[in-house]
Amino acid sequence: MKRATRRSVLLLAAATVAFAFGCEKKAADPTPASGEGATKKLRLAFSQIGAESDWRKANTESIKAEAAARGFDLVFSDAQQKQENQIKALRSFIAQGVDVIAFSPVVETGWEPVLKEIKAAGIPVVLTDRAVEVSTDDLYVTFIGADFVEEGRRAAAWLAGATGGKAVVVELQGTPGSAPAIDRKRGFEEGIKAHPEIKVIKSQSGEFTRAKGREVMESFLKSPEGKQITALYAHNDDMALGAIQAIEEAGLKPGVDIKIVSIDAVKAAFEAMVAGKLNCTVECSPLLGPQLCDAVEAIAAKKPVEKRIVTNAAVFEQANAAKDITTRKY
Ligand code: GYE
Repeated sequence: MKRATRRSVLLLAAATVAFAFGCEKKAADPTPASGEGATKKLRLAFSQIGAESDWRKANTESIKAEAAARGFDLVFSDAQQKQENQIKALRSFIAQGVDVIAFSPVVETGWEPVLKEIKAAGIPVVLTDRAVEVSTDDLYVTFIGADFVEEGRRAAAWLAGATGGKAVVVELQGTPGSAPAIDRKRGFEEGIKAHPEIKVIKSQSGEFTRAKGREVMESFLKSPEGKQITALYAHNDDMALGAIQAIEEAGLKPGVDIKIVSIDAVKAAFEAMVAGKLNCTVECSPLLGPQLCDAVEAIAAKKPVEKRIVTNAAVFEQANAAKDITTRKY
């Protein structure tokens, strides 16, 4: 099994669509379609996971706005967190004969058959945000997204520094089977290995939502080990924000009695830091629209595209939150 994230270093060599797909027919046609000088609009189809978090909403906005700015004809579909809906959407994109298909895969596995169908139809695929596990990486042109393992490592490094290497941690994981949940857990585990006095005593999915983050944190706090908890690591800000409510409801001070580090760096996380309730957020930018549209244009023009495009990110702490919040774009 090969995975987009793990093969990135080896696969930086440029690949052209013509090479990857052996197909000429689906690229944007620059010839006039109708009327004088009219050119055919590039048809990009995008299957989004849903609207589970502030990150996801900003991601959708970024893609829609950039596609509109470039004059693409965007076919957008929301899968409401279900892989079966995404697969249906991908099949309908084939039937519509779009120029390029992009999607953010909700989970890592189970994509091979539909990706083969898309390839047989000669339509190039761009993965955005999350990776897939497939037998061969020529089922897609490129994968654009963050390094989730590194995000987990950064969260661990921050926690180790802030606690002097001693903490009783509970973890809120993202959607089960999703690339960010798997990788952020792994990266954090790697990061705390050198700190034997940082212990994760509970780890459960909060499905990347505020409601579930709150519910699971409440059950952590009510468990027999609840009183020992000194830190929370949440795979996204939304779950941390839900957990903050649960911590307050339990009569504790989030950010003080329980140190909190999460991932994404959405605006609401900065507000929570300014209020002293969240300690740190590791950035993961959802603003993938421009990079996605660059890749789509390159594919249409049969120019080379890198197999793995990693997005840049920073780490933000409570101390600078009031200043940083003024420049946040999502
Ligand atoms: O962190 C979370 C979202 O895949 C990186 O999905 C994305 C994650 C993001 O719902 O908030």
